[in-house]
Amino acid sequence: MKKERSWAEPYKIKMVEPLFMTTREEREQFLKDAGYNTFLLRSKQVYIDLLTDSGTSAMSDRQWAALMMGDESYAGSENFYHMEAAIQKYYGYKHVIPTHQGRGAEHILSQILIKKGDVVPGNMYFTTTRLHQELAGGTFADIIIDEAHDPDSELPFKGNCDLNKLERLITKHGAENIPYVSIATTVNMAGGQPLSLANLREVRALCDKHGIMIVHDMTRVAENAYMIQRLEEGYGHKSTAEIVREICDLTDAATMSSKKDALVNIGGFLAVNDEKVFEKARNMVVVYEGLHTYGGLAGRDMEALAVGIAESVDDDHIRARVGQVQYLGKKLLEAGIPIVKTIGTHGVFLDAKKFLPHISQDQFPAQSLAAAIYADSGVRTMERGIVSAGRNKDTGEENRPDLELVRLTVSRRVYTQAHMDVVAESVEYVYSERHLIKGLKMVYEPEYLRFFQARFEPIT
Ligand code: PLI
Repeated sequence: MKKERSWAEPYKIKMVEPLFMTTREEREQFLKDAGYNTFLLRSKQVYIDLLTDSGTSAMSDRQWAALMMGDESYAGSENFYHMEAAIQKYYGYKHVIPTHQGRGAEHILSQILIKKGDVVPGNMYFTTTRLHQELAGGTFADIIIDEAHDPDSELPFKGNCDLNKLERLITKHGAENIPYVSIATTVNMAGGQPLSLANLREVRALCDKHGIMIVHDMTRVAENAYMIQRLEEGYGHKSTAEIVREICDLTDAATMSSKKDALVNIGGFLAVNDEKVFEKARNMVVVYEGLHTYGGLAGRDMEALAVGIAESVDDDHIRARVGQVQYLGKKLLEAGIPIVKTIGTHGVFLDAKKFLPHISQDQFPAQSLAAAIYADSGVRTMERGIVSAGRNKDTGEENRPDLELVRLTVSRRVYTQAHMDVVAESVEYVYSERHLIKGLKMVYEPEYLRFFQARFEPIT
């Protein structure tokens, strides 16, 4: 039988952007100036940027051409209708509200659906999503399977929901106090883990029984669909586009950060099927984002998104995108580096607890490790552990997640296999010198989403 060929980029490069090399001495100074927070580095101080996959994709020549078709009318821009048609065609939702990015959609939807005292179950928290739920008076409740909190579990669908956890919440709080179940594809904080269609169907059935809506955080839905195609029984012959549509059809509304899957540098939307929710959202968007036919976006941004959505569900694109992430993950696994298994779809996540067993969680091991990798090579990664988890909204105590991770996030269509090799070399070197890494103390803590702006100092 013919062996499956290696993944390769289904495109060639026609424009390049220089990268900047710095010395270790310079980087140590930059880190100090940035309070040991990689979010506070300037991009020119970074060599290979694995901070995030958000808004960092390389657009295609088709998307750049689409930018030139920007119809910058205040109201009724043609580009809005193209974007709306793409969302309806590929995702199937009826009504579309454009927003400047994902959290704009989360804000509007949370304010409309959540009342004080409500509980919002979800397959693991995401930082901005949970904050908007809390600001609207709700409390997030984790219903992801236990294995998602275990970096060593090798289940294929670690983004799945535990139906018993959901059922218990419904019994305890009553369906009337659960405005919706929040389902993310894929689950970012678990390490980019997909959920299966079989599981989503079970969630749908339980929600239908109790009259509860499902809101889909579809930020990385094409990546999730690709994993279903690869790993879920009965889906090997279906296209990514078909699977994406099947996922969306099982849900009632969606918030989207188009800055990830959909291959644009800025943008998002809220999509809903319910007329009443749509009317409220259309009313709110003009207060917080912009008119309902642009929602904080330029016409050209919406046109690029219409093209990006179609490209994002292309099977060759998604195979290469996830293939590159898996390439990096396998390389690190082979070198014996502790990473989250199963390898996710948008990045490789280092297990900082195992990497730095001599640093307690109070001394921010993942934050320290991200700083150490930057100092070694100029590769910028980010913390996804106790700093990102923030504080309990009622008690003010620090949340202590089981997962204390450093995310090596791979931007779409940006870096080459050789860049991934250099990243792996740096992580391997830092691992060999791990005993030299010291913990940090937090010296400045902002009130909201502290990981973005917190500052640290080394513990001497
Ligand atoms: O960054 P926004 O506001 O466009 O989107 C917020 C958002 C919502 N859901 C999920 C699953 C995300 O990953 C997400 C943003 N993620 C960022 C910025 C990241 O670095 O992962």
